[in-house]
Amino acid sequence: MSFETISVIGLGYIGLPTAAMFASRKKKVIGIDVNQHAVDTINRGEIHIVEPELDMIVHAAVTEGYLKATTIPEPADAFLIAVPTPFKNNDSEIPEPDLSYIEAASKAIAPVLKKGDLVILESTSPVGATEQMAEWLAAVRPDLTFPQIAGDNADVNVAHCPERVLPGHVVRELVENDRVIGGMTAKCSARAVELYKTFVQGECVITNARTAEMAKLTENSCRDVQIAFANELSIICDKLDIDVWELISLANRHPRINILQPGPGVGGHCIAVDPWFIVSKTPTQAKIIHTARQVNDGKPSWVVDKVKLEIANFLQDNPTKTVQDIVVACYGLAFKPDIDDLRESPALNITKALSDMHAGSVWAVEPNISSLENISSTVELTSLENAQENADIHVVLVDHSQFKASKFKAKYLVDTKGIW
Ligand code: SAJ
Repeated sequence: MSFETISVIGLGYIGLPTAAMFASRKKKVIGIDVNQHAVDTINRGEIHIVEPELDMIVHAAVTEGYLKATTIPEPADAFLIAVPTPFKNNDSEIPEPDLSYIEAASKAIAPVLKKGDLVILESTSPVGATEQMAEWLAAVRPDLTFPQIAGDNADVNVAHCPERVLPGHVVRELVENDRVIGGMTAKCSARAVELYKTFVQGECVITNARTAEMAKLTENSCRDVQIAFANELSIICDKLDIDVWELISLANRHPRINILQPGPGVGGHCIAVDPWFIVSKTPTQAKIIHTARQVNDGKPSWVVDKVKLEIANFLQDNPTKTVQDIVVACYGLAFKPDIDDLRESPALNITKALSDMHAGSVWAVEPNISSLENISSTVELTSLENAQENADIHVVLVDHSQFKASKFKAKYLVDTKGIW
């Protein structure tokens, strides 16, 4: 049976581009979201997130009638769940994943499921979440059979197919990246491959649901561990008076070495989050993964301490000045270069921490945003030229291309990206 109507639940950074790709292949797509503002925006043919090229694709899909958004689930042949999996709001030392959005989405679609449907969990999830989702579906629909009991004869097929696209390149990577397909049975996998082949040009590689869940967590944990190695090196080199950037470029000339770049910490909603899904499941075994998280999470406060040291040096060299006279300029607020996304950004957290601690002014240079309204009432947004010319202490937090293009030398400089 082919997929005529596809429903995508959760129209955020992954769900909306995925819905738009299916619609661009002339499938009837129903997007479901609890956020009425997002639903209204999409139904006007506009988008509520920032992602290159996506606006045009959504606009075409909506005006041609292939994509519509709504808050209430409707029957479809395939359902893709792409809702967030945040942490539980408790004080435990190891953050625990919160599956309540997946639970709510499963319970919302269960009443409209029918024999022959396919349900795919795309949200990054701890191992076992897909099986749990199938249990939630089965509990609402005792009249249908599910793979955990009926295997390949199930009425409804269930799979985990994690997204792996890089923000800023989502439209291209959705099509070109290989896809891990983790069906709860062989038939579930085969149906999921059939669905993704609607637009995926990369290879759809079949495994089981648990391995697919772990594959996604492994990719991001691997990157986190590698960045932690670079961050640890930067702290060691600072102590030993060695230029870490030169060191890494020398080591990377070895044919089998490829060290990543240090920075102010790890931001975004994936790499700083997903390793905890492994650590919380297997705290005794996941030693390196846990330590990497601590190293990367500790980097922002190390940067703040370095700035404090520069402020002290400045005062020592300029005895007529007081701390209130000192202007600290932070270059970059986004969580990585050349994007406007400030969520979970170490650069933003460092800038806010400096503004809380420093009695003088704190300026921010962020070419990708136009206002700090609702972000900070104490930090002042300024131009690159003004900051370079008039600030006293310079703190590079993001290697935006505008910053890299501008050669600058400063006596009081904390350069977490090694560009100046
Ligand atoms: N970072 C460094 N040094 C580096 C590379 C990155 O400090 O050498 C920092 C960045 O500045 C940023 C953070 O790491 O703060 C994460 O950035 P990123 O570009 O490594 O990754 P994300 O979070 O934008 O996207 C990742 C990708 N995963 C991998 O590359 C393994 C993407 O493919 C995933 O789909 C995405 O997570 C996700 O949604 O899980």
